[in-house]
Amino acid sequence: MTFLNYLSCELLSDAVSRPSYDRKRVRPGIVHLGLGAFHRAHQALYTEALLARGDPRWGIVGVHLREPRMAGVLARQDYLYSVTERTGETATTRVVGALCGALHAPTALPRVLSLLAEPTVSIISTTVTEKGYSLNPATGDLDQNDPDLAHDLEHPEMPRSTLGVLAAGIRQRPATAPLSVVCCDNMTANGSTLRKLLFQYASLFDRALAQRIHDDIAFPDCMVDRIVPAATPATLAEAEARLGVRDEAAIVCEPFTQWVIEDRFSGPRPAWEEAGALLTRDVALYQSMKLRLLNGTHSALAYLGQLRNRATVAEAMTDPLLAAFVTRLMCVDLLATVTVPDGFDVQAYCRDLLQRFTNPTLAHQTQQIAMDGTQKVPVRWLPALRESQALGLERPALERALAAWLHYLYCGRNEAGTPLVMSDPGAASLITRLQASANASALAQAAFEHTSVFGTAPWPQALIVRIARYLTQLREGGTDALLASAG
Ligand code: CS2
Repeated sequence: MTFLNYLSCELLSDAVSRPSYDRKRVRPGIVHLGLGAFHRAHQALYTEALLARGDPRWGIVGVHLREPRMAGVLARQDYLYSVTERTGETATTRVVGALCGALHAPTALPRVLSLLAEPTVSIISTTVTEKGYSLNPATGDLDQNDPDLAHDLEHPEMPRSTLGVLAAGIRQRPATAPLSVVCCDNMTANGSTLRKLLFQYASLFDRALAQRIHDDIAFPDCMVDRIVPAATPATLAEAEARLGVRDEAAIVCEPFTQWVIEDRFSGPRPAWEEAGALLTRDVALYQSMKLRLLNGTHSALAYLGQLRNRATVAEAMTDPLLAAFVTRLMCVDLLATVTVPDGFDVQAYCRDLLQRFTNPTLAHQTQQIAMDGTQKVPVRWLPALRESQALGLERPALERALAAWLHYLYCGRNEAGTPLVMSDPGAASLITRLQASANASALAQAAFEHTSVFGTAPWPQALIVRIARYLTQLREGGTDALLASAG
């Protein structure tokens, strides 16, 4: 089998585009922590466009904080990989050259830290998932109980956590080298949040470092958007058929991509606006609109899809009851809580989102989206719910979606009785609480008292009573009854 690499690039069919620039001239200007499929199909492509325009300063060195395999795969492929954008029968494939290195932090820590300290690296970016920031989602503060963080506080020079690696790298940087840290995870005020967490972490062992993080480093907020399902044997085979060579790092994703970045950098930055990103002063409205309408609806499709045995988002969207429910959730309940940026056509945005969810060629697993609900729900649903409660407004679909999540956690099985594969390290204590509840009322009460997800401010009793009613409905008539009752 021939693998994708510098030499085999010559064998690719003409239909596949490949780096048109001289990769040997490219220098690392960005270090990215969390080199998953999303980064490779999103920020790396914006950066690839700049390299193709002749600016060699912005090569990316990717760092895996845990998983060891992909750094090896990419090294064997000379850091080349392919991205296939696909809807229906239409697909385009390109080979991307923006990566100029891939490191596995646990086995190459000194190299990672010295790169983070390199003055020519003026951007450090991150996609480490919501749970990768040692964040307490309910308070927005540092979670000192996070085991990796606790380790790093004992051994700040041998870090394992995202914050630990960032802080140790910055500590080695010359004070005169400007730096911007760009958080690209789906969190509210992601840049500002990372800034606060890193400051809180550094304050626990090095005041001067904390001060520097606070005063000298920029943490722009940004909104990222592209649906990038995890690779499967089928997507790797599809890429191989299109390339004519084997690419173990191949990505198949949707054509849509969006990046709105707060224009608040320190030092040089890539001209990502020339590659289609929107650089603006105010990202907050875009961010909450996307987190609520897209991600909020995604999470409902994930939990209800899992309960109803719908493996992918597209399959969930072919379920009439579920599709009608999530349409209502997005276009009525969640939309009512969103402030739309000036001049933005939000109706068209919602229509497009529903269309994107139905893309049948993306095998976007509901199980993948269902992961880490204890981190995602406090960002995607609870702020909208909290604001609505403060106004005395019921949100029938949003409240039912929340009940469905609790039911999913409580049951751990789909409606056909098959055990569900769940991945949410933060959920264990919540599940224990839910399962210890004698009835639906006790369960709803226990959930809202779980402050690490629901926060410490009390929730209205009337809401808790309604959630208990939906939980009873779910127990007696399943998701059919719950969804049908949403009107
Ligand atoms: C998804 C997101 O897995 C998830 O939680 O909701 O990854 C979603 O696909 C992206 O945010 C789309 O931009």
